[in-house]
Amino acid sequence: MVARDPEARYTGAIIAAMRLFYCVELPAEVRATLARGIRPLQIRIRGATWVAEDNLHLTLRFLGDVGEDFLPALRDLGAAVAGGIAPFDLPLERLGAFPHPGRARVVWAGPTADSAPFAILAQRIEEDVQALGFPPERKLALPHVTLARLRIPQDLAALVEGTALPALRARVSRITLMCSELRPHGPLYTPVERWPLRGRSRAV
Ligand code: 3AM
Repeated sequence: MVARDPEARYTGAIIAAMRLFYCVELPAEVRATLARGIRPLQIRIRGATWVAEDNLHLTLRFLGDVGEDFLPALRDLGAAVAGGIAPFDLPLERLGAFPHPGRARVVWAGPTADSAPFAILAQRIEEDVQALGFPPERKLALPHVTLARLRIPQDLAALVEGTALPALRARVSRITLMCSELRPHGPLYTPVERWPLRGRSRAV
């Protein structure tokens, strides 16, 4: 027999968790140009999982599974951060690989030079999510659009260094709290909320 707590009551309340991250969504034309630009690589790289064109984005901060009761705080955080940063341009002209092209696990597109506004945006989000109790992110938030993932690392140095991407410039004018549902054929991303960047001058 199961011992029963006479005070216990089934309330039906379930605190559901959502897999969340803050990101910069890319305009459709930037995603389409990137998708076209990587076709030669898709032919030459074997064993990679390519990110669907619709899903191409720049991650600012991955949060992981978060209880829905946290959403109000995460909404406030997004609004507060976006309110203090002005829109900026981010060039995406460089092809790169993590951890490095000679042992590639992730192939990405990103800017050639550091982007101070992107770094400040990511840093403000990092500080604020830590203030909410999230553990610090150990990896530096480098601006990049993940194009492909490789389960087995490959030496792609020649390919990555020898492939030119079409010159692209993404206008970063808002940030998004995104929900990611893991599905067998790839993640399904659904925006939870978007905030326009409303700061007055450049965030530098
Ligand atoms: O846009 P990228 O590919 O850099 O790799 C995941 C993706 O980043 C990352 O969060 C973004 C949206 O899924 N991600 C997934 N799991 C993660 C984890 N456990 C993670 N980042 C850090 N830790």
